[in-house]
Amino acid sequence: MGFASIMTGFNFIVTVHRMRAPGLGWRNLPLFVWALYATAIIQLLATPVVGMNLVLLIFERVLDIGIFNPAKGGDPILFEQFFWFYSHPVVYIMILPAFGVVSEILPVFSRRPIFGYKAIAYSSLAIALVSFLVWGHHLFVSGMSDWARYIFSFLTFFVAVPTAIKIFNWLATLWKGSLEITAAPMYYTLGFLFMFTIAGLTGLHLAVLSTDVYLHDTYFVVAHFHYTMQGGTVFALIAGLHYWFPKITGRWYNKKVAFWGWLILFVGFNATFLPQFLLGLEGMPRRYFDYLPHFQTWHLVSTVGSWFNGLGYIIVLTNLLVSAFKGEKAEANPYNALSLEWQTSSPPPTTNFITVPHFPESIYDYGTEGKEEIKQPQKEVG
Ligand SMILES: [Cu+2]
Repeated sequence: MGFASIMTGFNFIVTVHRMRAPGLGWRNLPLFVWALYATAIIQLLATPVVGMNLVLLIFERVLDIGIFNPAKGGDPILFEQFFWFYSHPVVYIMILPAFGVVSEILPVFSRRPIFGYKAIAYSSLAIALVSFLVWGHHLFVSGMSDWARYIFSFLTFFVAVPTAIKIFNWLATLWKGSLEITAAPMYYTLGFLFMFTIAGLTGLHLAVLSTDVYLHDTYFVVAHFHYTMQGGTVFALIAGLHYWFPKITGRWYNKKVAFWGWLILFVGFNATFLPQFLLGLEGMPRRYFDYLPHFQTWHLVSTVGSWFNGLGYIIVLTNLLVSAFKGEKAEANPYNALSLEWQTSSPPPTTNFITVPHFPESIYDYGTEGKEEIKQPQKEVG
């Protein structure tokens, strides 16, 4: 699996460098591709470490060499160090493509050019770079020198900079746009923005050394992680599935069912994980099936919430699955979008395009010709 992941990353990097369509340079590369490019760099550089870790584990078990097992003279913390050197960056392997999806959807449904193209593109690379410098924040209570803890805590804050750059650029894209919030990709994306912001802000409490020592291994961490991975990655993934569904299948999903699925998923997710922040703050440890009676109420809310969370997924996935075969026929470019995939038929032919297409100068120039469309009404002066 490690080799598969490394080879995929390698393949994507070479593809981006060597197989671009005519007219497509680094300056007009789609932001989704920028995000995948940054992801591929992490896959290529971080995955060998976990592969090496597992090879060492095999050596220890098979050849009986003491590496991690203290009974054989090994060090278990070494396993944790190697594991997190890979597993912190891997969180960005999961979230960076989601950032790319959001950057593609927002301009289309705001009818506005993406704000800060370069800032969004380069911040993906910055996140990939910083991701290698912060793994120590998982080991604050594993027996580390104070100086190492200060440095890892300090470096962790740097993750917030490129991430906040993205959030502010997305908000600026929405600003004064003519938002189509009734479209499924858009309300999923807005849900993503809401929940991922909660994920980012609660991440700060875990980066601060003093609060992390208290919150470590509590439900606060569980809630923070799920806001990142489910509220962030999964919501953007479902947004992308709805956005490209007509392109992939040539059919429409049922729009009413899509909305109800979103609502149940959104309410269910927040009901499941918002209480876990409170449980964690009160000291509920993770990975325990039993707990003190005063945790009961929030556990109950969280459990009932998880049923709705699951129900939401069943509705969303059933809708997409059934619609792939029975949905209404979709046009080639139903959103009037400028990016290249919408210029071919839905679904595309096997080779995507009949002839090699020329890539447009910019795929984010929405509303620049029909500016009057989005102009705010003039206020009477005096
Ligand atoms: Cu981490």
